[in-house]
Amino acid sequence: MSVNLTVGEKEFFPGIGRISFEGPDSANPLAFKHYDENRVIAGKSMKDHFRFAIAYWHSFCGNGSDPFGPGTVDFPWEVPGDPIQTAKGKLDAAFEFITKLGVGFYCFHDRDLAPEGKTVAESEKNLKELAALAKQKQEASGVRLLWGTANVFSHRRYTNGAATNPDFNVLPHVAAQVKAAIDATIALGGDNYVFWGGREGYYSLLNTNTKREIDHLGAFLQKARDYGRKAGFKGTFLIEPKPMEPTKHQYDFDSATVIGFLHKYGLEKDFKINIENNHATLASHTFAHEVQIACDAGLFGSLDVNQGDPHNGWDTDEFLTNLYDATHLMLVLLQNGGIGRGGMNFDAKRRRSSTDAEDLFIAHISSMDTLARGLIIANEILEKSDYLKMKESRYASFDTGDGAKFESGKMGLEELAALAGKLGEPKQISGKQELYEMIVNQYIR
Ligand code: XLS
Ligand code: NI
Ligand code: NI
Repeated sequence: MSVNLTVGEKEFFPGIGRISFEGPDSANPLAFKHYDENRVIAGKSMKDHFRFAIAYWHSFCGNGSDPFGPGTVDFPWEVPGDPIQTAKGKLDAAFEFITKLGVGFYCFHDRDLAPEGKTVAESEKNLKELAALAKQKQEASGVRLLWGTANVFSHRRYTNGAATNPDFNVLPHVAAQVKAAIDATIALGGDNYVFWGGREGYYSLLNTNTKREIDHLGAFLQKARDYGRKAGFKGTFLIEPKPMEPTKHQYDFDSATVIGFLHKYGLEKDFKINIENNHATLASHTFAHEVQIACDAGLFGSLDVNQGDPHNGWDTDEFLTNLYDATHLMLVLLQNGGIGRGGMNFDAKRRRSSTDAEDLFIAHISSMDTLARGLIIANEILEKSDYLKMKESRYASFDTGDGAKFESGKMGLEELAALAGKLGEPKQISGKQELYEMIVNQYIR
């Protein structure tokens, strides 16, 4: 990737150059300690293991406002009263940031990239204009689009749902936004297109017909897929599960729920799953669990890497710094073929009190280093320890004889039951969980 440090007219992050790898002993907060993009682990460069992507919304739209107070940072690209100029400056800033950090991908919602207009047509025109500029930036920098999506959850018209709204008159607006966002994703060569159903759920069963709503969601996604394929989208559609927030009961609860949904509505060939760590936490799962379940179904798509706070029951979207989560995640990914055409999108924001421009760099660097360490550790566990052998041997009784016969579906319940008397009481076998935990800790060094 060529690095153009002053992509636009103006430099928005002055004093910060291309972030480089300085090794584990470096004390420089603006350097990588573990993420060495060209280092090859398990046959692949770190860059290709992760396919890191910058989340446009948190990094360039979120100014730190929360329900208790306004923003805490002023964006230098903000032109008061001129949303298009602001969007153009934001694009310059985003590409300056992405290239300085040395990340290969980014992700956006339609409304992050371009402002909503007064009419549907004006909104579409804005998005087209900004997407054309983004294309130039991509070509100049080599940065690519991991995924695009439509924000069909912020506007008040979506309060009661987007594709699941009980009022049909809302659906055409969802379609207009999704169609335009798919078009922009195609124009920008995006590898994926995401659906996160923030308003696709409900608060009270008293006023909700869940069957009709979920059927509408299935039908809408079929039509979106059909349009995308017709328009030339060759990438993967992704559903991002989340169990709650903003609605109380979200329909795309977790990986398992989405797997069932995709099969029910015949979407499993075109869709996969985009898994977010903080959403896993809210669903009372671990990140690794969600990824494993999606992999098992052949439906693992991509990742939103962030972390929640186990003491808070909402999506705090923190940068991932938990080395255990990173290690467990990388253990699952390495055993299941890796990130594929997905990537690791930082769906994370700086804390409201982190107000220096460099904090945005530090947050990403810290997370990239955490994941790089997770990768190194997980790879060592797999290559040097007995971990894999131990795990496989737990299932060895299914590899031959009656176990293999059962696994291949050739043993009926009667035959299986008859074996109980013949085999007698099975010998007690330890699950050895503490030993597995010990091995993981042994390699965290
Ligand atoms: C919100 C979601 C959202 C999606 C994209 O919780 O994580 O940011 O990733 O719409
Ligand atoms: Ni997300
Ligand atoms: Ni989220």
